[in-house]
Amino acid sequence: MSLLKKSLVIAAILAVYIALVVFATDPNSDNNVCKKSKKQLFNGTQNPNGECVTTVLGEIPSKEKMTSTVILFPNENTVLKANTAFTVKTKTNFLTTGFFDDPAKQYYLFPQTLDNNGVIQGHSHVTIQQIQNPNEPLDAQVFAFFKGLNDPAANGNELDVQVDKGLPAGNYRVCTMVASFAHQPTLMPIAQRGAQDDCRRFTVK
Ligand SMILES: *[C@@H]1O[C@H](CO)[C@@H](O)[C@H](O)[C@H]1NC(C)=O
Ligand SMILES: [Cu+2]
Repeated sequence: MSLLKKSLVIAAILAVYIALVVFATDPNSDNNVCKKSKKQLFNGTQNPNGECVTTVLGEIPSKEKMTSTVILFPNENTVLKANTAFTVKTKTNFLTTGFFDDPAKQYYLFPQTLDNNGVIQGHSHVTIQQIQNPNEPLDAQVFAFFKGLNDPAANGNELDVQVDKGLPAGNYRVCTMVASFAHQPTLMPIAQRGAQDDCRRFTVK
């Protein structure tokens, strides 16, 4: 092989290699997913058939400011009286509460944002489901109670909501779902971490 041919072969191999590396590490290589998707393009409504969303992720807090929640009431020791009002109490660190856009017209419409202290601006939700079989995942379409916690937190980080009518007798799981202000789950800077939400199981008799 002539020197020229050798150089051309080496150059070709290098070009393919560089192209592969660049393509494989391009963080935007999938950013036309909604052009290719068979799902309808989102428009800010909650589409029960699913959809394709183009909103970018937005601002992510530093690892010192990752959202973390505890449910103060009810908890594993709680036995509630059936069909009697009670109040779910939660406490969340590193969530600037009271940021809540119209879930009917602005669902997933805006990226996550931080306040001037670098803390996620958002709100929380409480969802309660009855447990039939403790070893099977619960049906996400079935819930006994759901409420968005839209108001700014008392004492900076405590949110509560009354379950006016209480619950029928049974075993239940209560969970928080903290969210950015357009209702998407909160996004964190590192993968290996504690959960941003809390769940507890309790009994109603
Ligand atoms: C938004 O999308 C939903 C679900 O596809 C549709 O029912 C609705 O009419 C759309 N709204 C507007 C304003 O385009
Ligand atoms: Cu919400």
